[in-house]
Amino acid sequence: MGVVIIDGSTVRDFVNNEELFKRSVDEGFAALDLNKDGVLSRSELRKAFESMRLIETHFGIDVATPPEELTQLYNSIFDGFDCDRSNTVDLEEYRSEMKKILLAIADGLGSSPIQMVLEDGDSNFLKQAADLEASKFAQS
Ligand SMILES: [Ca+2]
Repeated sequence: MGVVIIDGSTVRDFVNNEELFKRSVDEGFAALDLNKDGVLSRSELRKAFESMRLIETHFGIDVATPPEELTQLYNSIFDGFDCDRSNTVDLEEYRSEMKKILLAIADGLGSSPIQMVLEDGDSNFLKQAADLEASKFAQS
């Protein structure tokens, strides 16, 4: 377990690093596509969001949220991804919506850093953003 400190510019640098961002998003997509049919279903995407704690904060989910509200919320998140209303999310849709979400999180963070506690083996976007930041310090 470790603690990383990130702010808006950490997240923005990560999203703007095209190669790293694309690789990270593509890996995430592949991991979420449990039945390997090349697209994400509602339940696959929901599982993803249940495992991303900061995105839960971003969308206002907490432990006291009743299940029916949660389902509504996850449906609206899914609809945000599913631009062409095919009832599945393909890689292109996933990439562009993740970018929007992360930039919105970056705006929300602004210049006030937050601390994130990471479990061993955690590898979410924000951890990767923090690693990118750390590697810059290491180089200079
Ligand atoms: Ca799938």
